[in-house]
Amino acid sequence: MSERYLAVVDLGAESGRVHLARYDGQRLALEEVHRFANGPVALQRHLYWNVLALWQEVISGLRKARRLAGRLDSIGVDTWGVDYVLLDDQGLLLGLPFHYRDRRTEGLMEEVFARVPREEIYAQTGIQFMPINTLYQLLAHQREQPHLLENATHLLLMPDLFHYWLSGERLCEYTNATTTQCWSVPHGSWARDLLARLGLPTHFLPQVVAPGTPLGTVQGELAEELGEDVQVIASATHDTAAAVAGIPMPANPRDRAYISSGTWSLVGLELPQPQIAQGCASNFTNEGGIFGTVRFLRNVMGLWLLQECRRSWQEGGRSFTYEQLLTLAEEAPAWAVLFDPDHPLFLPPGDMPARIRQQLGAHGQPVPAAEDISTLVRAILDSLILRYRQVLELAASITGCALQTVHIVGGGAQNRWLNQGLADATGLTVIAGPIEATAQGNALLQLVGLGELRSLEEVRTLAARSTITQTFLPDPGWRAAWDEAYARFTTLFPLTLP
Ligand code: ADP
Ligand code: LRH
Repeated sequence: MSERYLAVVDLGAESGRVHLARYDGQRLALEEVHRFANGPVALQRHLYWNVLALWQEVISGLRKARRLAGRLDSIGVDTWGVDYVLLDDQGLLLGLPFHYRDRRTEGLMEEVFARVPREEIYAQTGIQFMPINTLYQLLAHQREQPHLLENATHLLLMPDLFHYWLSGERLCEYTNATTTQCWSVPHGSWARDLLARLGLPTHFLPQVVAPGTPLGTVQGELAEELGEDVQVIASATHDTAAAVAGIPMPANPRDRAYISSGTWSLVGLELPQPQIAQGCASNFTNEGGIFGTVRFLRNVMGLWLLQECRRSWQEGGRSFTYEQLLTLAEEAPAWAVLFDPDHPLFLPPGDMPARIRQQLGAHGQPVPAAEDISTLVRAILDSLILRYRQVLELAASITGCALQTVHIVGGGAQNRWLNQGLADATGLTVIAGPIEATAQGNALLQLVGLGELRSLEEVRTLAARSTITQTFLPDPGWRAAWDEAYARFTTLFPLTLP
């Protein structure tokens, strides 16, 4: 076969990346050609995504990929879930996309539960309750800008918007549609009845296509630059779906869990079917995956805590790389201070060190001095590890899976402290990498769209063949100390419903 050249656009909440992926029939090789910062932009009372800057960066990256490869077979975009734009009948943007951390959804979940019981919403959607979900964002939109919602002709999720700008096609890809809490699992379609009961319009919901669907070729002036016959493929457009697709593990393994570790930590299992009965009480999500799989997981606040602390310290004139922060953590006393990493206080951007210190005080934990960065970083890492253990134990008990191994993928797989700590705290083998599992998964699903791969098994075989990982074995010498910290943590911070 002739070599395939794929451009992979992976937009994360902290950074965006464009990769050139080469497939020679045996291996997939990724090369990063463009990287740029991303994050919330505060304007007046709200938080937005800078979607025009992102578009410019995407185009720059695609140009670089094309230059490097000489030609492209296809392009696929994935982004974070839940966020969307509204378009008018000309396909023009009606406003800026809100960032899911915007406060406009505060208190809305509770208002919704008064109208439709949470059990009914969960039975329909199988999605964990989080204020960031599209469902609550649409209700906030309706409350604040009712004319926009009524007059919008199309709603597109973020990756679909980029696909539309590239190909002219307005469609929604399934893995991301399921993250909205507006998708009905029993009906396999948008949950129109649920939305109607909540008084939300449904006329603008797009047609949904399977992951790996070719949408058409690049249109307009871009076709001249990137190539007339370059296919735009809706791969697995939800970044977590792509990350899980790209993990070098067998299909639906009963002994393995994963953590997609970036801005968020998505902690869970791949299952062949959703777990609706027990998922609701434990607030696990059942997001739709590739080839009929389910991502049974919980969102943990993740490395957002470290990102925001780093940003605050930088604004205060103290800049650190992530490696430097990990080295600093080594100086701090072990398990000295613990907090609930999923406290809703940590969701919006802001002075994260002050908020964590406030929470430590509120739970009778020693409060480190403001300049004691080591102790704060250590508290974040220890608390994340202990929360991961709680979620993994609960996932295993709900599903009856006997876990042996945890795969950690994403930027956070570079955090040696989290990798070794998780192995020591759980007794499980941790396999770290690939760092760019999301881009790998995106590329694998583009290969599905190009007809090169046909099944979950083929996807995972190629993922395993194309990946270098690092293994962290549990050190039994630390287990007793972790167990003691875990007992303290679970007493202070049991897993609760929002
Ligand atoms: P997203 O896709 O959400 O933007 P990434 O998957 O890129 O996130 O992961 C970003 C996170 O990876 C950072 O917040 C940081 O904690 C971690 N990270 C990045 N580089 C390093 C590094 N060199 N060492 C340890 N951790 C790192
Ligand atoms: C991770 C992620 C996660 C969603 C959140 C909005 O990037 O897509 O799966 O819950 O962002």
